[in-house]
Amino acid sequence: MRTQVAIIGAGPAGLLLGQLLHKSGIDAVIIEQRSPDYVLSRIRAGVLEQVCMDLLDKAGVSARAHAEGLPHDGFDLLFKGERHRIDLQALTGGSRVTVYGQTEVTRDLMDARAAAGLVTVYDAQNVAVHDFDGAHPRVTYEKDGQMHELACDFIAGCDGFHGVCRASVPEGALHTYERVYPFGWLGVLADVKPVAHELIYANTERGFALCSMRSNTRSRYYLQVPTTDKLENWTIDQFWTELGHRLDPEARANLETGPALEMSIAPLRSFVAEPMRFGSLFLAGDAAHIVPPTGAKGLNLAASDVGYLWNAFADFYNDRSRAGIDTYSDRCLRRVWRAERFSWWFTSLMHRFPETGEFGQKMQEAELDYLVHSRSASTALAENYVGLPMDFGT
Ligand code: FAS
Ligand code: PHB
Repeated sequence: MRTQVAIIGAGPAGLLLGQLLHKSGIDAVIIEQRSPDYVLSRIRAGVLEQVCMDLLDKAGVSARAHAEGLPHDGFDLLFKGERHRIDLQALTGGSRVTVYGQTEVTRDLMDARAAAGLVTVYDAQNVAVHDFDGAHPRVTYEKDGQMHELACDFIAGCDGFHGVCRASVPEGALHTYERVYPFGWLGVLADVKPVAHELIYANTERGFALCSMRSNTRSRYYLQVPTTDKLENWTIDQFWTELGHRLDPEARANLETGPALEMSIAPLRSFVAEPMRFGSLFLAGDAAHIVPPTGAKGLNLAASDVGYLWNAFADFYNDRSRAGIDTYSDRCLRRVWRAERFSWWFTSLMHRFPETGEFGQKMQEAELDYLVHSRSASTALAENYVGLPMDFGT
């Protein structure tokens, strides 16, 4: 089998790239190690930047996101028992975010790909990438006991943090940067009314908490927990009790509890691999970088990488220009590092670290107090939260 672009991974990055390439008349085959149901079962991101929404528009898959997504013009910071609203729309001259779960984005992309009759190989085993620094790049994989080979012009490594593509880059050709945080997020998805109409990010002496949602009847909550914590240490009732301890009185009074649809603990890390291109292999999304989810950047960075890569391939096939391909890594990494900085800063401000102590807590509270009372500090937070532009003037 042969294609123009072989895409490894059918998460949001791989599926969005496949859809955008299709719109540009470029052939792509997606190879995914898991089943469609497994991919859809992973509960992850919830907040889309306008940059991401614009790409979903261009991919022709945004109808449901516009119909069912919740436009949010602001969010609350909760500290010292009080909530302070960050007015995103006023501070950024009109920008907002859309609350729409990654699961739904993935579902919309899967449905569009199937409707267009495009090839996605699910349940592929022993996927391997070959000769991406040579003249004949290709992908091999096993499906139903048969080995298959896919020849291609380019390979897009959209296979996430634990994927095969970054792992296939020769030792020494890659430089990685990493910070692993000394805590994780215990997340709960439940069919209960959200505690507020916008998100609440809480800094408390007991640790961080986040009140998010998927709709007006389905909520998504997170609690900071130690990295040593285990899911079996928690019942859903203990989760609701601890969440209540971390909320202000009004939110606590509004807290609707119920059974968990999903409950999981996610580790937090910052990670970047440089560069993001090796010959005809291009890394995009979590395959190249990871952010702590505090700033809601993971999925959005995957989307902007894909936007740059789509433009690069379209320039190559339609205008025979290599400019986009040759600048792909630098253009992605500039936006990636700004999002890594924001996510690290917001995580450092909102979470309790082993060394935080009483003085550190006072420093965090003082920074938050300054932030919510300074228009310039709040503007800096708002600009980063709604998402920086894809192409930087400065
Ligand atoms: P993904 O990991 O989503 O997709 C990669 C795909 O490649 C997967 O389907 C995988 O099965 C497949 N794959 C892997 N190895 C393969 C191989 N060898 N061969 C073929 N296929 C292979 N972001 C936020 O903004 N907010 C959040 O709250 C948030 N929570 C998260 C919680 C968790 C537990 C994790 C892991 C991430 C979270 N993220 C969050 C980040 C997340 O949303 C990612 O940024 C997003 O999934 C990135 O999408 P992809 O790059 O497509 O990677
Ligand atoms: C979510 O709804 O899953 C979510 C929202 C905002 C974040 C992180 C996660 O910063």
